[in-house]
Order: sequence, then structure tokens, then C-alpha cells
Amino acid sequence: MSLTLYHYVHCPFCVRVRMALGYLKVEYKSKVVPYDDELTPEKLTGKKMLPILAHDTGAMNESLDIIQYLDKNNALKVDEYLTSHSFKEFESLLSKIGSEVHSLAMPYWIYTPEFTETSRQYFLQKKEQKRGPFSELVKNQKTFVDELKPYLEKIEKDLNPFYQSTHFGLRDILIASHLWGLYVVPEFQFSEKMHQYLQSIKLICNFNYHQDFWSQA
Ligand SMILES: N[C@@H](CCC(=O)N[C@@H](CS)C(=O)NCC(=O)O)C(=O)O
Repeated sequence: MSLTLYHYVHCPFCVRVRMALGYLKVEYKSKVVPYDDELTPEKLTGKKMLPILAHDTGAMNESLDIIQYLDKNNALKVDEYLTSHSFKEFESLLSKIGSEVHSLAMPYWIYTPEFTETSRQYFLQKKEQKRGPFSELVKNQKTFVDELKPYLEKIEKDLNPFYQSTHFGLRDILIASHLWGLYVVPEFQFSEKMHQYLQSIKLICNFNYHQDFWSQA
């Protein structure tokens, strides 16, 4: 079966699929989509939202659906996660973390190699409408870091060495992919324990943040 993943390097939902692909050792063709390219995703699934997985019989959105589709042996137990009693609580933890991470990382993501001058301006315009000027986001970094801190501490307490478990699982991918983008923020530092945890997930998932971008050069 031939698989192509359309993704943005910086997007946490795309990162979670790339981590899952790496963990499951599934071969795929990587296509980093320029952020201002509306046509490619719209042609594939009818909307501008990544990640998109194109397979032999079609193309699909939604990171968790994609992971479930790829995980033929149910190693990551997506169904178990979706129906677990802690699902809502965990998703709300992710969304809280995600919001702070976006505010901290967006002003730096636009200077990573996946952006061109035009896609940077497109991203800036779109995101500033929602979050306000990026210069203000940078000025308010401390607020976002302070907001994030209790959530990171909570996760850290639950590492055993994986999230609430002695075994690696889907939740580790979901946490690591949401936090990974913070590595581009020069003023932010993970605690040693959190850094070691993220690095261990990276190894387990054969993950390399910009590899998919540079391998296309
Ligand atoms: N629920 C979706 C969320 C994906 C998502 O929010 N993707 C963002 C990028 S991080 C996107 O493509 N947004 C459209 C845009 O920013 O133009 C999933 O899990 O795949």
C-alpha cells in the first residue's frame, strides 16, 4: 500500500501522526505543505486542514483516525483511549497545554525552515487575528509559561516513566507531540525530567522534527 502524509512540520496533530508512523515503522512519503497552499488539502479532503493521509483508496483527515487506520495490529489502542473514562479529562489537558504552547511557539515557528516569506505572512495574518500581535505574545511569554507550569508539573508527577504507566503508549505520543514545538522557543526550558521523557519518546518513535522537511530538499 502506498501512503503519503501531507503535513506542516510545526503542527502538533501532524507531529503525533509522524510519531505514530515512526513507532509503527510504517513507510510513507512525506509532503510538507506550504502553509499558504489551500488548494492541495482542499483537493484531497475538501478542507484546509492537515494532517492528511492519502492511501490507495482515498484521503483522510483527523490525526486519531489516521493513527487508528495505520495501526493494523492495534499496538496503540486508539479505541481504548477514545472510550476510556479519562478521555475527556486528558483531551482537556492537551487542549490547555496546546493553547499555551501555540502562544509561546507561534512567533518562532514562522522562522523555521518550512516557512517562506509568503507563507509566513499568510500564517501571521491568520493567527494574529485570533491571538493578537505576535510581538505581544512574545512580550507576554511569562504569563503563558506560568499558565503552563502547573500542567507540566502534573504530567511530570505522572511519569512512571511513561504517562501513568510503566509502558509506552498513545498518551505519550499525544503529550510529546503537543509539547515538542516548545523546543523552538529560546527562552523556554523543560525541566530535566520532562526533557528526558520527551527525548525517550523521540527515540521510541524514531522521530526527527525537521527530517521530513530536509529530506525533500
Ligand atoms: N482535529 C484535527 C486538528 C488538526 C488541526 O487543527 N490542524 C491545523 C494545523 S495545527 C490546521 O490544519 N489548521 C488549518 C490552518 O491552520 O489553516 C486532527 O486531530 O487532525
